[in-house]
Parts: sequence; structure tokens; C-alpha cells
Amino acid sequence: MINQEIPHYSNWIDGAYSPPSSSTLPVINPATEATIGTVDATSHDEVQEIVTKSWKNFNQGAWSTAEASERFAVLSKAATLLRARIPEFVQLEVQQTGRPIREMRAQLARIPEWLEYFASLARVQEGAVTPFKGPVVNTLIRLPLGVVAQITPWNHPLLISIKKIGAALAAGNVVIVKPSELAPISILQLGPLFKEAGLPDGTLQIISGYGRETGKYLCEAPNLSKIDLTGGVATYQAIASSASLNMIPITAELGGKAPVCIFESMNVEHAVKAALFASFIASGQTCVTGSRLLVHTDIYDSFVEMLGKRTKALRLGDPTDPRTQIGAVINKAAVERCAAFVSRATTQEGENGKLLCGGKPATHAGKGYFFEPTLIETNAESYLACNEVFGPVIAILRCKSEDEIVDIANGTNYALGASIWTQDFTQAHRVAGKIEAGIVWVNGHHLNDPSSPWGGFKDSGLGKENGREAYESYTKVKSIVYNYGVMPTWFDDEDVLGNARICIEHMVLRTTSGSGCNLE
Ligand code: TXE
Repeated sequence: MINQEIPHYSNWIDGAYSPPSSSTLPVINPATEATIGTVDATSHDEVQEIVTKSWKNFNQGAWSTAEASERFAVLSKAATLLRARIPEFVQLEVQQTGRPIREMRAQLARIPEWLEYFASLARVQEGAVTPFKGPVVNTLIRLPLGVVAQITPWNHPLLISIKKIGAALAAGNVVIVKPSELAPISILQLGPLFKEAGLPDGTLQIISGYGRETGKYLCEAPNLSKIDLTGGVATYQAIASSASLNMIPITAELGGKAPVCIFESMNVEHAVKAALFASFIASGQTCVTGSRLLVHTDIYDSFVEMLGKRTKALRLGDPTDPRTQIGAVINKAAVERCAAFVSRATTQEGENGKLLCGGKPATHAGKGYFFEPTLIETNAESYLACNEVFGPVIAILRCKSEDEIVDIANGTNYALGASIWTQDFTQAHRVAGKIEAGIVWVNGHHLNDPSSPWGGFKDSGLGKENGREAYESYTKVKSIVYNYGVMPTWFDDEDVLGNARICIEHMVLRTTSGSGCNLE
């Protein structure tokens, strides 16, 4: 049922908004608990129909065979259009996620760069000619994969969707995006923007719905060419078996338990600022949240004292107020999960966690899903130190040596981001080499650029976003081998017995005329 007072945001299919689905779902502002819109709960049959249409669009070739210069022009124009509309998108992101407006302004200001970067890659992409032996020219060209599915999350709705959309479109694919049901509205606004930029209708399809329904139906479609997921490990596990049966490759950007390794050479005030930045951006709801502060014992006490004071002073509240530093968490379940982590860390036998500050749910004007920024002193084996909270509940650990910091940093199942804070250059270099993580920052955290590959090891995922790696993961390589030597004579009796002397050398069969072939 469509409520006339609450706007409905329909799926964007084949260059237009579709009529609303028979079933819809609400999108809630987590800071106010108000419903800000409804979106379609796309059914199984609708998903199948959209996948079929998308293949038709791919095969028609309007985008998949477009010139590189055209892809460049369209994506560059989309970047320009997006840049002009950033203030409007900032408002939407703040409403959907409850994140502070100052964070969303900073993040969204850079998002057009992802489209510009991938536009540029599309324009400069060159094939290759291999040093193939013999009178042969072997060319390698990159082709788009086909129809790809992108399953995106709620914590950075636009940033993560644009990262994935940019790479996939630059490579010439047809893209079906299924944004998170918790924050889909900004993504649905991208349809008309790309159309205005000149993207052929039906090249970018945007569909809404719950992950366990619409997301599942989409990922189970047997003829997708790729699935690109940012989400939880459980979601990866839910989609992996059908994808593997259907031979669909997956890029997966999953969770993390990023260590913030703080060494004794650091000025304590700088170290505290570093920890606040690493830990509390997005209320700790990012895959690289600095959720374990591993602090050398020589500066531990003064660090903890100063960090506690600064954390208690953080301004939590109305995300639309530019002075707010800590916004909402995404929903009630997130508040409950944070509270459960605090309770387990501080009351369960063997955990021995000491609450230094925070630890409680909060509201703004009596409403909303907030959680106080929380610091808990704990040990490396504790549940809190090993498991992802995805909220502002941070573990602090006293470490006696560099070796201990490295051991603890590498001691969880996750390996996405890590930061090292030190004034000792040789230590920075040495420790960066030993940390197991897809991204290691030295004297930085959260630093991100379209050119810099982003993705984890171990349970943190497979493959990369950003950079050439992401672009190339949306392509397949076709090898064309042109023979300009003699025609095959292998089964020609006269040739074998008479004129040709065959010698087998390192698996290479070579005739006396010099033409070579490696039998495969
Ligand atoms: O993610 P979900 P949730 C991690 C983080 C967090 C956990 C759960 O650890 O605590 O995931 O968060 C879609 N088939 N990250 O529950 O459910 C869903 O609709 C297909 C890390 O919010 O994985 C949404 O579009 N799709 C992460 C997307 O998956 C399914 C950001 C992500 O939602 C599906 C978010 C299914 N069976 C969570 N089930 C990061 N790396 O930044 C869900 N989805």
C-alpha cells in the first residue's frame, strides 16, 4: 500500500521508474525513528524479469560495445552532475543513516572522483601483444563480463555504490544494484542522473528489497556474470554456494577488526586524536573502524587518561547539526548489539573488561537509536577484542612490546585495515611488513582514494574495490592468436615423412620451416 504522505521511491528499470511493486517496505531515519519513504520489495518474478531484460540490453550492445571515448564522456558527465547535486545527496544520506552532516559533507565531496577515475581507466585501457613464439601475433583484449549484480550496504550508501557502479560501467557491463533496504533512497536517485549523463537506458538497473528476499533472488539468478557484495560474512556465506554452483565469481568486502597500533615514540596528544578518528567515524560502523587500540605500555596510562576525557566530551546528537560529532547507529538492533558487547565484556566471567567511559544507549530529543562512544580496557583473548561490533564500542589493550602488538594485531580472523602510529621510520617499515591486512596505513587511518585497491584478507573478503584491480575484475580477457607462418601440416603424411623433421623440445613442436606450436 502506498501512503500518499510518505514519498515512495520505485525501482529504476530500463531508464525509468517502474510502477510501485505490490509490496513495499519503509525506510526509517534512525535519528528520529520517522519513516522517510517507502521502496519496493521486489519479488522473485520481478527480479527474474529484470535479469532477463538486462541481458537483452547487454546483448544489444548500446553500452557493451560503446567506444572507450563514449564511456569516458558519459561517466565524466555523470561525475559533473553528481558534483552539482552533492548538497541534496548529503541531506538524503544524513536522513537515511543518521550519520553527522559534517561526515557526509566530507565523504560525498569526493565521490565524483570515483566516476572520473574509472572513466579515465576506460579511456586509457590498452590491450596487449604477447611475446608468443613463432610467426604469430597474439593480442589480448578486455571485454565486459555481461550482467553483474551489486549488493551494497547502508553505512556508506553512495560511496560504496558509486565505487562499484563506476568500475562496472567503465568496463562496459550492465549493472543491477540492490542497495541495502536500510538506506536505498540516495542510490535510487542515481538512475535519472546517469540517464541525463547519456548512459543508454537499461544499463544501470536499481532495485530495492530485503536482502533475504530480493538480494537472495538476485544472487541466485543462474546467469549473472559477477556478484560484488559489501556486507556481512553471513551474507557472503548465504550467497556463495549458489554462486559457486553457477560459476559466478564474487568480490566480497566483509567485516573487520582493525588494529590501531600505537607505539611509544608517539606524542600522546597526537595518538589520542588518531584513535578518536580511527574509532568513532560513522559511530564505529565501518569495515575499517579502529576497534582495537593496541597501545605500548610506555605511553599507555597517559594515553588512556587523555582519550577517556576526549571521548566523554564528544558531542552526540542531532546529525543535521554541523557541530554534532557522533550521530545515530543504524537501527534498534545495532543499539542492542552494542549493549550486548558491553555487557559481555564487563560482566561475563573471564572477560575482565573494565568500562572506561560510555557503555549505554542514548537518544536525541527522546528519540532515535544512539549509543555512547565507549572504551573498554580488555585483553587479547576477550570476545570484544576478537569480534566485530560494528558500533562505537572500542577495545583498548596494553601491550609491552612491538612483537606483542604485531601478534595481537594479527590474532583475529579478520584482516582488512590496520594502522601504525610511530615516529620511528624503520619501525613503521618493519611493522607494516608484518601486519596481515589488505590495507595498512602508517600515521593515518580511513584514507581512501579511487586509485588505491581496497579489500581484505582472511574472513574480511575476496578481491578488491578501487584501482585497476576493481576495473579488471569487471572484465574478461580474450586472447586472439594470428598465425602468419605455414599452414598446419601435422596430419599430412607426405609432409611428415618427407619434408618436415619434427623435433620435440620442451613440449614445443617445431618444423624445419621454423613455425612453432605449443600443443595444448
Ligand atoms: O549487513 P548485510 P548488515 C558487516 C558488519 C555488520 C554485518 C551485518 O559486520 O555487523 O555485516 O550488517 C544484502 N542475499 N557489514 O546486516 O545484511 C542486504 O540487503 C543477498 C560490513 O547490515 O550483509 C544489503 O544490501 N543479499 C560492511 C547487503 O546485503 C543479502 C557494511 C549488506 O547487508 C542477503 C555492512 C542475502 N541472503 C555490514 N542478506 C562493510 N564492509 O562496510 C543480506 N543481503
